[in-house]
Amino acid sequence: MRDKQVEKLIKAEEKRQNEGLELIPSENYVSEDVLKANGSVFTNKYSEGYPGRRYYGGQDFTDALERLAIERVCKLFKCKFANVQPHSGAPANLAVYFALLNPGDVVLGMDLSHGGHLTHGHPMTLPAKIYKFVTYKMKNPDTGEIDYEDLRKQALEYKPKIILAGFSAYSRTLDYKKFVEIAREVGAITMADMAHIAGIIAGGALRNPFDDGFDIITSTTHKTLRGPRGGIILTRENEEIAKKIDKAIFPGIQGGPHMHTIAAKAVAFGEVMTPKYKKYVKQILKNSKAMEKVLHKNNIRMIGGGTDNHLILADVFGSLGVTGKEAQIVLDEVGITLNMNSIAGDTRKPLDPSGIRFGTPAITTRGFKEKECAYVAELMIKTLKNKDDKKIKESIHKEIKKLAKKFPIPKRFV
Ligand code: DSN
Repeated sequence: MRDKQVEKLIKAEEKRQNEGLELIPSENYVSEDVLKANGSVFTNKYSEGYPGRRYYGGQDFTDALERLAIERVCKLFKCKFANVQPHSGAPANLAVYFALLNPGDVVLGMDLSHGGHLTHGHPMTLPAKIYKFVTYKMKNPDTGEIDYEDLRKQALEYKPKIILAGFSAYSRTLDYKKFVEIAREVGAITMADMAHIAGIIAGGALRNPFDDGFDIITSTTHKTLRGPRGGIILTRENEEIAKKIDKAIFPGIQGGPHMHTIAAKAVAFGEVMTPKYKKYVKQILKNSKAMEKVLHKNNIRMIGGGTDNHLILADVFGSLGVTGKEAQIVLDEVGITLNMNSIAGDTRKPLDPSGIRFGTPAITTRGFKEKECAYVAELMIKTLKNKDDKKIKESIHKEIKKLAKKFPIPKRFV
C-alpha cells in the first residue's frame, strides 16, 4: 500500500485482532473471499434502482450479482423476497418503518434496557421523532421470560402497526408464535430484527421466525452471518410489503447501493450454505453454554439466568462489585475485548453500567471448543477478581496470547 499512514493503522489493527480474543457478540471474522469481494472493482459502480430497472448504464454484471445475492439469501431463510441493499441494520429498520408506517403510527418493540436495540425506538433516534414506540419487557430478568401478557395488553391498548421482536442484548429464546398470535389479534405486521442471531437461524441451530409466520426479518450481515458490514430486509411472502420496502430503501432513504458490499454478501451467503457452517453455528451455542456453566459455578448473575444463544449478559457489578466499564477496561488489558452493557433495572449510567455483554461467534470462528471457552471464562473471572494485581494480569495476558496463537484467525471457511 502506498499510503503508509493508513497501512500502519491497518497492520496495527490486524495485530490487535490476531493477538487478542474477540468476545463482542456482534463481531466476527470474515473469510479472505468476503474481503476480496468487498474490496473488488464493484466499488467503482453506481447502480441506483434494482436488477432490470437501473438509472445508470453499464449494469452488465451488477444485475446478475444482486440477483445472486437475493436468490441465496431467500433460500437460506426460506422466504420469497429480499432486499440486499441496506447499508446496515439501522437503515434496514428505518426502511421498514418508512415503508409501512405513517407519522405517529405505533411500533411495539422490546425495551432497550431489557435487551432491545436503539433502532427500536430510543428517543434520540430519527424513527422515534416520527413514529410512536411503546415497549414490552421481560417478566423476570432472572429467567428472561418475556411478559407476553403485558405485550398483549399493550397491543390491544395501542394498536401498533408493527410488532417487533428482536434484540441486541437478550440471551433467551423468543416465542415467535405468541408474537404472531398477538399481532394477528390486533392486525399488526410482525417484524423480527434478527441481526444478532441471523447466522444461527440460517445455519439451522435456532428457530426461524418465518416458520412461525413472521412477515419481515431484518438483519445485519456482519455478525453471525460472517459477511461484510451491511444489512438485509427479508419478506416471507407478501409481495405488496416487499415492493413498499424496495421503494423505501431506494429512493426512500438510500441512493446508490454498495455493489461491492452486495458482492461480499453473496459470497458470505454462499459460505453459510455449506455443511461446515452448520457445524460452526452449533458450536457457537455449545461454546456459550460452556461459558455459562463457569459463570454459574462462580455465582455470577446472568440476566435471563443463562443463555440459549451466542451471548451472555452478566451483572458483574452486582456479583463482583466491578462496574461494567471497569470490567471492559481491565479485560482489554489482558487481551479480551467485550463491551459494558446496561442490565434490566440498572441503577448505574449507560457509560458505566452494571453489566458486561460477551459472546462466542468470533472465538468459535477461530476454532475454540467448549474446553477453551470454559478456560477463557475462568480467566475472565480471575481477571475481574484481581483487577488491581498487575502480576496476575500479566500472566493472564500471556495465557490469552498463547491461546490466540494456537487458534489463528482462519482465512478460508470453505
Ligand atoms: N452494535 C451492534 C451490537 O453490538 O449489538 C448492534 O447495533
